[in-house]
Order: sequence, then C-alpha cells, then structure tokens
Amino acid sequence: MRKEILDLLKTAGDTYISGEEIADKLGVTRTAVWKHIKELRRAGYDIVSQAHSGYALKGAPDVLTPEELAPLLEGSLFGTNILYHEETRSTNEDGKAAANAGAPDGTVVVTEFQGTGHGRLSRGWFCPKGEGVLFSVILRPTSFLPQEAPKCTLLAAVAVARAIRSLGLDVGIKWPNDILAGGKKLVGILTEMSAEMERIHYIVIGIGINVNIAADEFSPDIQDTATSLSILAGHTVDRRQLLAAILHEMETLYIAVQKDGFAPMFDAWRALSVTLGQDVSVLAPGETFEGRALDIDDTGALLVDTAAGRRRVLAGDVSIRPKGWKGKR
Ligand code: BT5
Repeated sequence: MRKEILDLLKTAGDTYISGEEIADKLGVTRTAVWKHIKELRRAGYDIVSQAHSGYALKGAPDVLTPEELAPLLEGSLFGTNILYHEETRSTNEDGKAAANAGAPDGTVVVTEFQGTGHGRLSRGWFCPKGEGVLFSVILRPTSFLPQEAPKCTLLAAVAVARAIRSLGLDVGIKWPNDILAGGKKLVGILTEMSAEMERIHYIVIGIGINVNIAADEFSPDIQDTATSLSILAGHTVDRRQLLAAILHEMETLYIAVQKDGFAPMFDAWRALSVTLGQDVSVLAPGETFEGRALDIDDTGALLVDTAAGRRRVLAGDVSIRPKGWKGKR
C-alpha cells in the first residue's frame, strides 16, 4: 500500500491529491491513507498537506528501498525481486541464505549498512551508513560451468565501471576485483558460488561502492588508498540512479554472455583495465613475484611476464608499480 500511495503522489508531482481520491483509487478508507502517509513521513518522505487540497510529495529520502528502486528498474530481470534491509551483517551472506531458500535468478539484496561486510579472505569492507552502495546479485546461470564463475567478477567490474564512467568520471578496473580512480580504490567486488562439479546452484556477486564518503571518514588504515565518487565529482551522487544504472549494465552483460559467451565482454574489460601493460607485484597464494601484466586469457586469468617466464595468475592481489619502476622482470 505504501508503494501505491507513493506512486500516486509521485505521478501527481507538485499537484495536491486529496485523501479521498487516494482512498477511492486504492479501495481503502481515508483513515488508512492517513496512517500510511504518517508512516511514509516517518520513513523520511517530505509529504505536505493542505486543508482542502490534500497531500503533495516534496522530497524523498536518500534510501535504496524497493519503493525507490523499482520505478527505475521497470521491466528488468534484476529488479523484479529486491530484498532490502536497512541494516544487515553482509548482503553476500543474505544473498547466499536467500539463494539457498530458492530466491530466483536476478534477485538483488541491498542495504544501507553492513555490520560485518567483507572482502576476499575475510578481509573487512568499510562503509558508513547510507553513504555507499552495498548490494549483492544472485545469478543462476544455466549456460556456463562452475569454473567460469570467476569471470562474473570481471563482468561485474565492466558493468560498474561503465555506469560510473557515464557520470563523466575516469575510472579503470584493476584485476581481478577492484575499480580504481587515480590509483585509489573506489569499488570492491566479491564473487561467491555454490556448485557441484558440473552445475552451478548459484553465484552471489557482492559489490561495495564508496559513493558519498568524505575523505576524513575513511578508517585510518585505508585513508591513503581509498576514494569515493563524491570526492572525485566534487558533489554528492544520487545512489538510486547509480545502482539502477549498474543493474541495467549487469543485466545486459549477463544476458549477452549467456548467449554469446564471455569473449566480447573480455574485450570490454581489456579496454577498461588499468592493470594491463603495467609492471606489477603479484601476491598469489603462497608466493610473491613481479613482472609485467600482459593480458587476460580466455578463462579470465591474468598473464604476467616475469624473468622466469610467463605466469598465469588465477587468484591473488596485484599491485601496480609506479611508472619508471626499476625492479626485476
Ligand atoms: C574486496 O575485497 O574488495 C571486495 C569487497 C566486497 C564488498 C561487498 S559490499 C556488498 C557485499 N557484501 C559483503 O559482505 N561484501 C560485498 P578485497 O579485495 O579482499 O579487499 C578488501 C580490502 O579493501 C580491505 O582489507 C581493506 O584494506 C580495503 N577496504 C575496505 N573497505 C574499503 C573501502 N570502503 N574502500 C576502499 N578500500 C577498502
């Protein structure tokens, strides 16, 4: 009912709409309408009322609720089922629980705050309440195999980079799961999966974006390495529009890779990469080495030329060496 009332108020724009008209249109009593309006005001909607004219919506809160997102995602798969928690532990954990309970392909879990948001290897993900975009998408692909799941991290990176670049901001992708601006981390991506040898049950892609975080709000350990969209743009960024744009891009790519395979998406990834062609240090499981990042292969692994020959990196952390670095190759 809240959503229907909001829809009517949004459609009316600046024009007042009477409680009686809302009640008639929705088949409820005027008292019920009044109660819902009270609830909406409590949720942060600026709804004004005038004695003989009724109600008008003057402002919406900056929240990522289904009421706010659904109108921006009409007709898309990635907007049909939105699970919203004002606060939660981790949207990836929620996503896995929802997927285990049968949530469909394209389900989106979104929150304003995570108590225990995490990255790879149980590292933490930091974000003040209401200042980032924190969400996970559940995928249930039928056309690719479990070993291809890591490619979804690259897919998500392309989608997010495209959506951010459409705001006029210069960002690039660092293999495998970061988006950087000016060498600082803006976005982290965490892909998890449940599968058998030959069949994916589900993939959960979790994405954390620093949107309206001021420089001095970052925790001291990441203050020199993290940045946000508002720092880059010099103004606050609309989180709803951004999330909707990312979901549109992700859905388009997801449909395309299921139909045509990953190769075209990899080309898009290459064009957005800040890793390729750079001297890098690779911290892989159990070892560290240095070399020049050449390309990704058709599995999404990073190919690095080292003094001891070419290495194929499937997982790890890559740091890009500053230009003019004179280390060994
Ligand atoms: C990542 O891991 O970058 C993946 C982060 C994924 C977070 C999303 S939020 C929605 C969903 N739910 C979750 O629980 N997770 C996903 P990794 O490459 O391991 O990097 C983690 C490291 O990034 C940390 O150890 C910090 O050093 C740094 N870090 C933490 N918060 C950051 C932030 N807001 N901005 C930049 N760097 C950050």
